[in-house]
Amino acid sequence: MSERTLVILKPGALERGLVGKIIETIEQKGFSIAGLKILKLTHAQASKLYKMHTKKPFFKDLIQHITSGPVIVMIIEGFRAIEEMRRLSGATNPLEAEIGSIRSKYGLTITKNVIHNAENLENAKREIALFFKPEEIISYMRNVKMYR
Ligand code: FUP
Repeated sequence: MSERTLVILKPGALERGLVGKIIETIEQKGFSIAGLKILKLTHAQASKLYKMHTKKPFFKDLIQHITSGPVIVMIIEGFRAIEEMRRLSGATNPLEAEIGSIRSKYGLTITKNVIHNAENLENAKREIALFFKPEEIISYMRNVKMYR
């Protein structure tokens, strides 16, 4: 089943020059980029994105980091994109992320874990709508077989 998910390359990824490597991993997995933009998130945008964490003790650090520099927001499309992007990214804490995953390779701390992925279908739709108008989303077929 083809799905769309929202992925954000966090400020640390841009600061440390990891954008190419991370996008390469996503492309090589067979996913398409259906939307892409560079943004500097406002406090209000970041708070909406992470509204489920408003009451958490780490909320302030999370918002501080995600608004500390430019981010790349992308719509990633493909077979089971939501679950597969989460697997490709690895566990939230880079120390616990599966070896080879994006966060295990490039994450520094639980806050500076380089990538965000929508958690489920409902959030993917909500988060895509925060950053993209329908006419900014481009679906196309890549001639890549995704096995699974
Ligand atoms: P994930 O879906 O893997 O990005 O994880 P969460 O939605 O649970 O967390 C979102 C962000 O909050 C993480 F990327 C970093 C931050 N966070 C912490 O700083 N500490 C925690 O214990 C959990 C999350």
